Amino acid sequence: MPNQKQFHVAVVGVTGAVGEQIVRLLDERGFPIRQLKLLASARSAGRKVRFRGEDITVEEATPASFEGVEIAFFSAGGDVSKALVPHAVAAGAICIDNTSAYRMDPDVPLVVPEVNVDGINENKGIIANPNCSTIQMVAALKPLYDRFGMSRIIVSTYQAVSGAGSRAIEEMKRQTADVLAGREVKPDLLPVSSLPVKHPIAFNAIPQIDKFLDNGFTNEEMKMINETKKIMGDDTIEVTATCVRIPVVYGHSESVYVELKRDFDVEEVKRLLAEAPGIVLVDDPSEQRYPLATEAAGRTETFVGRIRRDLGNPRALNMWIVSDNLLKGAAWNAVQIGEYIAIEQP
Ligand code: NAP
Ligand code: 3JN
Repeated sequence: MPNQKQFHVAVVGVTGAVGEQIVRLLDERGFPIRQLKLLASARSAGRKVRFRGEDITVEEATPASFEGVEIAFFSAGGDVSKALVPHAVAAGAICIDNTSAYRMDPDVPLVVPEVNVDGINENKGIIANPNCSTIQMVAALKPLYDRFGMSRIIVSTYQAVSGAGSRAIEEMKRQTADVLAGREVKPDLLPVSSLPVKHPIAFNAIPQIDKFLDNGFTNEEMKMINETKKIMGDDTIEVTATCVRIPVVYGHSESVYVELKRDFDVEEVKRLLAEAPGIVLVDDPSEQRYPLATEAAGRTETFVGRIRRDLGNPRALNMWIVSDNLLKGAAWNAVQIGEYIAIEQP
């Protein structure tokens, strides 16, 4: 693109499951980069990451890391974002934060570009990327919300282990090998690394993602509930969620029941979804075609299928929504926001 401004970009958490995908996408998408700073903890300082034919040395992220940085992607956990994002903003960077640190801050837009891209223009230095399970659900529901209104969402998730970071992928593979070899399984990470009780993930389904709150819901479930209302800009939608970890590496799947405010035609629902940006309709029961985590892995789109009118409520639909949690659920949504800032915004 002629005269395209080139940016000084930083990626914090570059050695992690999400950070690695952010760098890959920046490269693949030809993101306009003049200088790239790669940051992680002191543990990874000195490691090299290859980017556009060059070896870039990973540095320890500190408050002083952001001088001259114009766009900073953060995916190193909420505590790191709370500690370092203010320094990056003070240095003049726009921060695209993948963590929950600022998502519910009323001064911070929480953005899924297909749903509320205008939020980006309201940023005061921070734009929050929603939780992965929320992103794929609102991306698929927004066209229906706009056309028919929406009163209630009931979602159950089937979440991949990569959502819990690189170590969780290794834990699942190790446990699977142990079970198949007849060895004892010793869980040491899931469901929550900082809690004393662990459960096996191999050949299992764990109905706990993150810690429990006093109301009986987990943090992950409350993120889905609160973030959905904020992104849709509608506090009146009733949302309830049950989040479950399953032994899949990439791709979160969701069973979603949604009550609409107006009468609908199922064929129109399918047409709206097929035409929606970032959505791929995969819905042909006669051919056994429906979204699968194995087919969504490595793709940036959100896949929707199994669409059917509810038998008890004619204004309700059931559907199955699948997306790669590290891509649309994290890295791709963040890079989309970055592209809007760097390329599309005047
Ligand atoms: P991960 O694979 O465990 O990677 C964590 C990354 O954070 C690594 O690069 C690690 O660097 C870095 N890090 C840890 N402590 C640090 C510190 N004190 N200073 C600087 N860097 C530090 O985790 P992940 O799956 O990539 O997830 C990272 C974060 O992204 C999560 O905690 C979450 O907040 C967010 N996330 C968001 C979504 C979403 O739904 N949008 C999905 C997944 C994750 P070292 O290699 O040096 O330890
Ligand atoms: O478990 C998953 O599938 C998604 C996990 C997301 C996650 C993991 C650790 C910390 C988050 C998140 O994005 O909400 C956070 C966090 O930033 O709170």
